[in-house]
Amino acid sequence: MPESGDRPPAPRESASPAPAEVDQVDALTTAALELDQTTATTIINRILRAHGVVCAWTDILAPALRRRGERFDRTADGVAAEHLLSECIRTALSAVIWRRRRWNRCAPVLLAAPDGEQHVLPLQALAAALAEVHQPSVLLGASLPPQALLDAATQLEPIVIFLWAHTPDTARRAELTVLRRHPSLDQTTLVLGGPGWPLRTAGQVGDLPAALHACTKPTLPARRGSAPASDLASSPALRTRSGESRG
Ligand code: B12
Repeated sequence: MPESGDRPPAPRESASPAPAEVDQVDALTTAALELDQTTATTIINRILRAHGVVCAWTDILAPALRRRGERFDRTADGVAAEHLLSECIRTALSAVIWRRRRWNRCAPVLLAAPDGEQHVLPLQALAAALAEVHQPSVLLGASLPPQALLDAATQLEPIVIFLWAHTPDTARRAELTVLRRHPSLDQTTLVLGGPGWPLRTAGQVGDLPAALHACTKPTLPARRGSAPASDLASSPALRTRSGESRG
């Protein structure tokens, strides 16, 4: 794909990864283990250019991260390799955001991770995928205190707030309630991503394509998995699995 092209390659249905993709996951994880930042970055940039953000993330970058995570789980080693891989992916996705941004005139999508949440690569992937379709976004990154999230939301009046929580500890119901009750956010859709949110929570999306859809078509009835902020915080699903409210 030409670097300055307007359209990313069309996302394709993701089945089991093709051999070429498995090779790229292998090459990337090997470069990370060898702490070879130049090779890892070169591979990631090439993959992003060739496949676009959605396919690159889904088929190669996320599997490579999962593989690093599994290894960390099993052996508690390779922490430096995990950091290196994360950093290379973060840098490459940021470059896509700045290269591809040509914002249209609609309100932005606000992307954030709640207080204590350091896992933000999926937010970065979503911001890059939004840039590819020229949807403006504001990426506030890791560990945003609740008051700062509210201040930013009321200042920007975003079309969507997307919150990523990787663990139940950072997925707090109280923050959703505050957003829901704020009068200037009644036109804002709240979309939730990450395994921290209880299963089947209203407004939850399970992967990058669904998140991209929910953030770019938030007002269409056909949207799946997203709900107005007012529906979300009152959802009984927003309780811990043991039945206690969070917050
Ligand atoms: C990279 C990474 C880090 C980096 C994050 C860097 C960054 N800038 O984001 C750093 C090094 C900072 C880090 C820190 C920690 N980490 Co960490 N980390 C990871 C790793 C390898 C990838 C995270 C990620 O981006 N996942 C996203 C994708 C790649 O994961 P996935 O499983 O495919 O995602 C699923 C869904 O989330 C969804 N999905 C995937 N992509 C997208 C995108 C969108 C938009 C949507 C909506 C959905 C979606 O589809 C998948 C299928 O369900 C994971 C391993 C893993 N499997 O996730 C561990 C992992 C999440 N970390 C873990 C841990 C324990 C930690 C630390 C506590 C380690 C420590 N002792 O310090 C800290 C916690 C910091 C904090 N307070 O938040 C555990 C979490 C276990 C748990 N459930 O509690 C994991 C699972 C590793 C493990 N196997 O133990 N981590």
